[in-house]
Amino acid sequence: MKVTLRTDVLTNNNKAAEFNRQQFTETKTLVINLMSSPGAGKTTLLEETVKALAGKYRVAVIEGDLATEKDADRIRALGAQAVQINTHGGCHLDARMVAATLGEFDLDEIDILFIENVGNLVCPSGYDLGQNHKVAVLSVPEGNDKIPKYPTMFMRTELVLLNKIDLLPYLDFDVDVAREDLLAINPISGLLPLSASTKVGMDEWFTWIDQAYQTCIQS
Ligand SMILES: Nc1nc2c(ncn2[C@@H]2O[C@H](COP(=O)(O)OP(=O)(O)O)[C@@H](O)[C@H]2O)c(=O)[nH]1
Ligand SMILES: [Mg+2]
Repeated sequence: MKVTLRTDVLTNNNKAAEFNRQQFTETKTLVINLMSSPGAGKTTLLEETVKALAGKYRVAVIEGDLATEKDADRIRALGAQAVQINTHGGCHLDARMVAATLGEFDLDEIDILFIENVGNLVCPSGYDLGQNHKVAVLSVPEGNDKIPKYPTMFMRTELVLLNKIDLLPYLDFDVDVAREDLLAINPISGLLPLSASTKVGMDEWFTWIDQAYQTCIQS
C-alpha cells in the first residue's frame, strides 16, 4: 500500500514536471535546479551569479525554504525577480509547487530561471521539477565523506560546485578525493571548485551557464 502511494505521488510529480518543462521549452527558458545541504552557499552563489549575469541575461529565481522570505529578499535586493515557496515542513520542492509559481513569471521575458531547492542532501534529488539541469553544491566544511554517503544526490547531477575553497587551508578536505568519489558514482558530472566569497572559480561557472544557455535556445 505504501509503495502504491509513493508511485502515485511520483507519477503526479512527473506530470507536473512535464507541464513545467513544456512551459520552459516553449519560452526557451534555461532552468537550473540548485541543491545542497543547508548552508553550503546556494544563495550566496546565486547572489554573485545574479550580479555577474546582469545586463547579459534576464535572470529570475524561485527560492525554496520551509519558512520565511529571507532568501527571496536577498535576491530581490539585487533587483532580480524572486518568488519564495515555503514548504511548511516539507524537505524538498516538488514540480507542483513550481508549477503553482509560474503564473507569477513572464517566462517570455526571462532567459534563466534558477530554482534554489530546500537545503537537504536527500529529498530534493528524487523530484524532477522540469529543469534542464540539476546542479549540486557541496562545500568544503561539510567534509569529504558526503559524496559517498549521499549517492542519490550526486549520481543525478550534471555539475557539482565545490564551494568555499577559500577554507581549504584551514580544513581537512581533499579536492582530488572528492573528484574520484564523484567519478565512481557519476562519470558524467563535472566538479568545479570555487568560492562564492572570493570569486575564485566563478568565471568557469559562468562559462558553464553560457554553454547551457546556448544549448537551451538551440534545442
Ligand atoms: N568562507 C566562505 N563562506 C561562504 C561561501 N559561500 C557562502 N558562504 C557563507 O556560508 C553561509 C551560508 O550561505 P548561504 O548562501 O546562505 O547558504 P545556503 O543555505 O546554501 O543558501 C553564509 O554565512 C555565507 O556567507 C564561500 O565561498 N566561502
Ligand atoms: Mg539559501
